Amino acid sequence: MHASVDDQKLVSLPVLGDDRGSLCSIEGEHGTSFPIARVYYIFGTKAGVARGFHAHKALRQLAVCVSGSCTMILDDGKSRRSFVLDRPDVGLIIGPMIWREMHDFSEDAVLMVLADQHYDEADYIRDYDAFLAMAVAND
Ligand code: T46
Repeated sequence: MHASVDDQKLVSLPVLGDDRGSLCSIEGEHGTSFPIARVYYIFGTKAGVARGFHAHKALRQLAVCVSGSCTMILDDGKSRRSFVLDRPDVGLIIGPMIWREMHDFSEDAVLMVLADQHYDEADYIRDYDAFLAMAVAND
């Protein structure tokens, strides 16, 4: 089945606030819709630098910009959607076979990503034409 950018969605993360400030808790399964096997975060991205430019064959992820902001562009091979991530209480769920690019990192941006699998370079599709061929084959 062809993955669609329309199925990639922003989710509100419950904020547990009190008079000291705020706390967000994300649990695997019901918080992410998948078990969490890995957490990584991207910070110190230099001005004007874009990241990503790949898709994953199977990986599911939840991306949260816990500080600052960045723009995530998602592409299913047919259409593209752009999401501004600028809140620590909103995450973007990204499923398999979606090309992603991250742009416009603010100086203070920290993009935290929860993933359902350990790091595996074999799961990456880093060539856009190869991604398009696989997306068409899945149609
Ligand atoms: C994604 C976007 C949102 C590891 O060794 N372990 C890891 O868990 C990760 C994520 C990366 N790496 C190594 C692989 C590269 O040598 O760290 C280096 C930088 O990774 P990459 O160029 O893939 O980073 P981004 O920012 O282009 O993409 C990352 C994730 O890799 C990717 O899964 O969806 O963030």
